[in-house]
Amino acid sequence: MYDLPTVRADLVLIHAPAVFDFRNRRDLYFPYLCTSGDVPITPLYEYFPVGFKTLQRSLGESGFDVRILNLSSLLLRYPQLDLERVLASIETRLFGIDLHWMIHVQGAIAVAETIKRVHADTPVIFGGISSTYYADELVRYPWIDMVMRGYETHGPMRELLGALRDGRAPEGIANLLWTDRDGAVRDNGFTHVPESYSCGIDWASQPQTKSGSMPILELLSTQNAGCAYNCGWCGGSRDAFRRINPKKRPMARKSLEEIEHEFDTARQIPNLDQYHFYSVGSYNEPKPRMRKFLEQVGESNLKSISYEQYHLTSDEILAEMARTNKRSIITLSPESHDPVVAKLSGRGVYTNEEMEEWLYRAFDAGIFEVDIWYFIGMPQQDKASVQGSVDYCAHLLEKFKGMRVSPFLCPMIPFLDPASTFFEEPDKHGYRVFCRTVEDHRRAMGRASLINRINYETKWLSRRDLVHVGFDAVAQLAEIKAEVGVYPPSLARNIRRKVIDSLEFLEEVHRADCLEDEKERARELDLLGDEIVRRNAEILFDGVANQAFPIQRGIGGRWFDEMLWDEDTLDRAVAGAPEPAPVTG
Ligand code: B12
Repeated sequence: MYDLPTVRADLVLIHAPAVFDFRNRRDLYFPYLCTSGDVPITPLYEYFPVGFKTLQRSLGESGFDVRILNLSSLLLRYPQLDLERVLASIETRLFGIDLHWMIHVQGAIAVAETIKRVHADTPVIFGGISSTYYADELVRYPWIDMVMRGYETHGPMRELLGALRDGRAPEGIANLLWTDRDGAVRDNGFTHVPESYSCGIDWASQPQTKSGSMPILELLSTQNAGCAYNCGWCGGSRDAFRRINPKKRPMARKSLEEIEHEFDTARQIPNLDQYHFYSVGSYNEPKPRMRKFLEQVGESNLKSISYEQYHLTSDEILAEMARTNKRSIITLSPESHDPVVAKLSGRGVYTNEEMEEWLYRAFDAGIFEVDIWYFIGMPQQDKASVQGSVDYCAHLLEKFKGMRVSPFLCPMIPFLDPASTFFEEPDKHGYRVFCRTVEDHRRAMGRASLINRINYETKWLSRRDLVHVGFDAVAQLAEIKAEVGVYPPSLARNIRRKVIDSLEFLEEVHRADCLEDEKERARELDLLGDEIVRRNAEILFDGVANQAFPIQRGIGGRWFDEMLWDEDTLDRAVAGAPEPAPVTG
């Protein structure tokens, strides 16, 4: 095998696959739809935090060389690569790993452990939302030297890289929790909690790919950290933000100049007119800032843009959205058709009737599409209530036929967000939480059965229901979409077939995974091993699809598919590489 050329940097930021080592793993089954299908990812969860891009820019401007390695994407595209050899080709002062989304807990810790095998003396730092929440526990793992807490880490990271360059101990650097030479945990305090989110993304260069068919060309940005709203299931809600960060005001905004920088750099992308822009969290933007944002949209030749909205968008903003891009898409998340469930989910600020009237206004104003998301796993939501949401979706599709109203259903799996109100006070809201600590979650993510990976259930839906009822609801909705002519019938049939098939097989895996006796469990799982490997290969390596675009698309070229080396170099490296050995446990 050809060795990869050495990459030298001050900081290498690594995005770990949710589960490591997923390749040829015989004891872990990834059923179809196990990511819920809201965004185009595999069960490795390839998005890295956009903060990687801002850290790269801001630290780069201070003279530090920061590189990004999306290990999820790299190992999906090049499963023959040996991680230790990949890591041996990197020389850096510091490895940074995101544990932003809790879903990455098993993979992030396993990658840290592997780094330490290859580079025993290079420090490893964790950061992101979940790292901040669980910093005290994380820093006690022998492979994690430091945790950088906070929603805004540019300044402290600059100081840390400076200290490492000068050979100083990281004394006094805000937000840092670290282990000193004697193995004692040192807490520098969590005091850097600024009002503004200091840095915008540099979009000018995008990962290039030869992977071919239907590349996913998308930019994604959020104009703020934190949230103005307080949905009980959400680990980024107002109260969750306050639990995680020592800050009363649960919001930090990017300045308008930084947002402008994002658009300026995006405009340098030569084929920007083929890119979709996903504006997450635009519901948190007050009107004057939203207007400025829309001005920028108007000056950019984006193919399309979607806005998440909490309330029904005002007529004035609807008109601006439509004027500034002719394919403006609005995403609403009423979470349930049932007003009681919707309210308990933190929504319910408009009725179904109000939404339907508004839909006419939105299309009259020139909005291109409205996506409407319903959640599964909410308080007081039982099977009948989920069915009610499916039926309401059917009603919407019938009533707004030909008008690009797209309802979706999303089972909330595998995790209820740590730090969310329902996670913190489960009994009060009808929830039961199976995992509390990092270690509980890490073990859960290593379970063969998706049902055993789920960290919660509700009084109304068990873990098994969340999967079965949830997947069936998605399949039903696909069938309804076929009936009204939104999907080709073959697509809906295919979704139903995959759901039935993966649920049947999941039951076999689940039975084996629930065996008390460890040896017996291992033996039974091993009997299913070949079939698990075959099925997982389809889910992992055949490209990505999501509910909004349920057709497999190639991996590579998404803004987060940064693989550290170019594809020609990687192709040469894997030529003649041996097949990876089967892995268990
Ligand atoms: C935008 C967003 C997304 C975007 C992705 C944005 C992105 N790539 O960054 C999309 C829509 C794709 C998304 C997807 C998902 N999301 Co989301 N998302 C959010 C949202 C609205 C904002 C988060 C955010 O980016 N804030 C900005 C700041 C805080 O982060 P940042 O700039 O990226 O990073 C800074 C710091 O965090 C830190 N940092 C981060 N990583 C690291 C690493 C190191 C080493 C260091 C030093 C620092 C550091 O430094 C950065 C610079 O200052 C929050 C809700 C909220 N209000 O917070 C949910 C939220 C983060 N998402 C959540 C979840 C569950 C998901 C999904 C798992 C859902 C799903 N089943 O599909 C997926 C995971 C996708 C994946 N990994 O592939 C949960 C996470 C809860 C938890 N603790 O696990 C949240 C809190 C709420 C929610 N339920 O939506 N999400």
